[in-house]
Amino acid sequence: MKKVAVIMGSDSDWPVMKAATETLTEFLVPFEAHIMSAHRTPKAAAEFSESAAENGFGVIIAAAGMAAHLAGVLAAGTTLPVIGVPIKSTFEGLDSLLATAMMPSGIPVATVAVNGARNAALLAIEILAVGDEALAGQLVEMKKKMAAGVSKKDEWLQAQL
Ligand code: RP5
Repeated sequence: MKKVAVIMGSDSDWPVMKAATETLTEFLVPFEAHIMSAHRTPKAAAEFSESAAENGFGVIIAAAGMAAHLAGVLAAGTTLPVIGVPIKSTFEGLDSLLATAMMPSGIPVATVAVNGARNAALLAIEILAVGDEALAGQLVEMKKKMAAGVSKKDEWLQAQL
């Protein structure tokens, strides 16, 4: 199976991004997690994305806050799908959200919600599952469990009325 790269701009992003690595672990999807920055280590970021496909990665998740250019910079150097996670920062994450999502035509970044680390991992898994029936089956099971959880909550609500 191809690996998922979980890249974040700083160690201060880790408390949020832990949810992404935990989700990948839950689904037994191989991953690497690294800290690199579009602004502080631009060469390392460019080299990583340019060699990501040949290094066995299938999807890149990139998380950054503030002027969050990391996902875009990584997307510029690869044809692998890049998922951006805007990290909540100075302006409640609106700065990160816009910097991550508003990419120029030709360089897409699939942007999840502010601090949406679990969804980023699930989207990465969904991308890999297109060519992997067993992985797709795991996602179906997860959705069934989620639906059962909602039904239980509705039963609880009915009991309050
Ligand atoms: C971004 O700047 C990082 O992704 C982080 O969210 C934010 C602040 O970084 P630190 O100053 O905490 O290293 O590049």
